Amino acid sequence: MKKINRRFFLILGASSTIATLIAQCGRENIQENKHFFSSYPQINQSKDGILELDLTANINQINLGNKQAYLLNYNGQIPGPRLEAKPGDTIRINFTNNLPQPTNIHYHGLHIPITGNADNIFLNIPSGDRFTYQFQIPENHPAGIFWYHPHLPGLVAEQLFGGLAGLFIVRGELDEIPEVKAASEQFLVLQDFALDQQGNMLRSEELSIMTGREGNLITANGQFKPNFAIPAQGLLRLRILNASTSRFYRLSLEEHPFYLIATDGGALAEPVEMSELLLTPGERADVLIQANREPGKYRLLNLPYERVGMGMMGRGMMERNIPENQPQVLATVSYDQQVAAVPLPKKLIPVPALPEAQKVRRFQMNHGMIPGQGMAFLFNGESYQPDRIDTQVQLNTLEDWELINTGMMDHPFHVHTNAFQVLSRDGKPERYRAWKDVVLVKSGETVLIRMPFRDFPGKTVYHCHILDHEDLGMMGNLEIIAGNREQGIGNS
Ligand SMILES: [Cu+2]
Repeated sequence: MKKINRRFFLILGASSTIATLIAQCGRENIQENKHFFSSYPQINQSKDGILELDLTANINQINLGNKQAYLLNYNGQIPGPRLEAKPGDTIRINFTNNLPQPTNIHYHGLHIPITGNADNIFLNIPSGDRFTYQFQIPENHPAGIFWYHPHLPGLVAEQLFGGLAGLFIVRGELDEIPEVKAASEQFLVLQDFALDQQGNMLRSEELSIMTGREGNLITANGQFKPNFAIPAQGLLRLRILNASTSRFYRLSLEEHPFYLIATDGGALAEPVEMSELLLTPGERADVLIQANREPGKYRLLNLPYERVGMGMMGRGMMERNIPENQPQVLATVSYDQQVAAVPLPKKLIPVPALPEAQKVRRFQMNHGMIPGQGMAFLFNGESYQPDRIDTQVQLNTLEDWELINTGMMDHPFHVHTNAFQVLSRDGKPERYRAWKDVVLVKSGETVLIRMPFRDFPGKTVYHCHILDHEDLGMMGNLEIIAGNREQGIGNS
């Protein structure tokens, strides 16, 4: 196992990790950038149909909860500024890359063009360069929780793990439902960090890359265990994003069920009651919580979850410090003065059943040895090649994708731009219909999804959202073509 790990680090070494670059350019240079930003969130809302802002990726000393840390950030904030827009709005982001390595931005979950200066993850913005992203949110875009983060293959995990992530909220129909509107709205961005005593990021060599790096410092909105105070008898609307590189969160609020009202791609048809909520990297959940217990303070817990099979070795030195079999407190919810009781909504937004698919494809997810490369993470036995088209689909068709995990680790599967519905897991129909763009495929499990390709021809990707797995090959190029040309290779 040691040998395999060393090969891994050789692959990673070629890309000069951020921690190494910081060490090379010296603390002095970074000290000049010292701003001691507060973690108070900056919110940028669209006005008169336009959302324009300057966004800079940087390395600074930053306040993270009660600690000082050298982290990657957008505009000095962890998480990055929260962007808010409406369907039909034009978005213009004047981006500056002040990182010591190239980067770019992916708009996770937004249904926008995948070409030009929109959600084009094949762009490479070199260190020191500027780039203007511009796109329109379609008029029929659902309201929901979306987010932005870097997506340059090979560097995604470490740039996200360094802190680069922010919310992109689309406001719309769901927000206008009276009970939803009456709820106290709070956001919860979950991230984890691996820092040494001085607040420096640990080098990726010191982390468990193969299973997916996790840090033992978990933050909620860049804070440690924040409290959300809500009126007694009121409703809390908690809008949660798992912005961690690899960590799963199995959430439970003491004495309170969650009422799920929206998933990755927008609203459900009606609230779904659940005692706990598993959120894998990249997933979002919009939940209502009724403040109808004894007034007091309740803990939002992260319950233990084993995402790596017993057969896999070494979950990494970071994780040895964590009592993983113990629940961890992420935040608290407390009640203050009483208001008139707010009921739960009965109906939300209809989620239509999709018509039959024109094509079925199979994607087998596993890891294995690649000659000359060592161990890699694979779709259908292949690791990612930037120039190879793995899957070619026709515009205006629907496809069923069968996701088969034959490996020993869980893999959250993500497709860019196009949301899908989960039809079944191991042949069992899904409990409720929902729009998703990340779905967990557990070790040994087969998940069937149905996806419409309605607009936006061009090239994009699907991948595992444990971003170390993505960087180590578990990604494929997806081409959406407007004509009838078909030359698909691989999974048919
Ligand atoms: Cu994975």
